[in-house]
Order: sequence, then structure tokens, then C-alpha cells
Amino acid sequence: MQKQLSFLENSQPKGLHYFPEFISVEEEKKLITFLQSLDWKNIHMHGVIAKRKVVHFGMDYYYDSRTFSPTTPAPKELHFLIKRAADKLKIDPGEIKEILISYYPVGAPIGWHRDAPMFESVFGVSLLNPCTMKFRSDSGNYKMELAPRSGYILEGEARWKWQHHIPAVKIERYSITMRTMKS
Ligand SMILES: O=C(O)CCC(=O)C(=O)O
Repeated sequence: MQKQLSFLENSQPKGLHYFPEFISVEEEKKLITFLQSLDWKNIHMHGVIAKRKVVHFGMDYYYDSRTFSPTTPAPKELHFLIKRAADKLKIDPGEIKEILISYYPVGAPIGWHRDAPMFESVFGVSLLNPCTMKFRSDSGNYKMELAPRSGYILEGEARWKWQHHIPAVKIERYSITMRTMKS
């Protein structure tokens, strides 16, 4: 039983891919300067304001109703990143319809969830400081360290069968997640 459990704890979700050093130190610096100029919004969910703050491009997402509507297209500062993520996803950059930029101050988590059903594949980029991303499903648990400048893909089972979560960060961090829409 013990052996079986430790096997389950180590099973990497299918459809989860990790890319260390997805962007360079110079690119990360420029992106952070750009992110710091954005108009950050609070997330209101079930009457509570989350600790992390967000900016949406392409699609605005309403956390309480889990609905979305078109908003400002991605600015030019993000174009290279969208193209690079699309190459990894083997899709046209135009298929990336939602860009969510998140700022996690010290102590901010993101709770257990699967991404909203209108989205398909997810490409995430981590900036500034590392964090841990945890996964859980009927098949077990898995955790992955997300280094600054790394990228990850969530698709297939990792996206649909597993939930993911980032425990409260010990040191501030940004992420840029890019999503395609489910057809
Ligand atoms: O910050 C991250 O890398 C993950 C964000 C996330 O899980 C989400 O936006 O659904």
C-alpha cells in the first residue's frame, strides 16, 4: 500500500509540459517593467477580494459568473511571448485569445481549480521568483517548482482531469497565462 501511494504521489499528469528558461533574463526584466505599468484589478469572488491582482487582455473574465467578454487586445510588448507560446503549442498565435497577467504579493495563493470550461490549452510563464504548483486528481498528487522565466503547458489530462493550485507564495511573483478557446 505504501509503495502504491508513493507511486501515485509521483505521477506526472499527462499533458503537463515544463520549459526552463523559456525567456531570457533581459526579456524578463523588460516584461516586469511593462507589467509594473499596468492598471491592476482586484478579483472579487463570492464577496471576497483575492490577494492576487490581475490584468486581462483579449478576453475579460468575470470570476463570480464564470463568463467572459472581449476586451483590449494584447499590447505589442507581449507579442513575442504569444508567438513563442503558440510555437510550443503548435498553433497559430491568433488562436491565443485570452492573456491573463497575475501578480502574487507575498502570501497570495490561487486555490484548487480547473480553468473555466470555455478555455482549451493554457501556456503559463513565471516571472520574478519561484513558486510551487500542485496538482491533484483521482490518480494521485503531483507538484512542480515553477522557476522564474520558465514556461508550462496545461493541456489534455493535466488541464481537464487534474486540478491545480499554487500555495501562498513566500516571495512576490508574476505570471502570464495565455489560453486558447474551446471550439
Ligand atoms: O500563476 C500561475 O502560473 C497559474 C495561474 C492559474 O492557475 C490560473 O490563472 O488559472
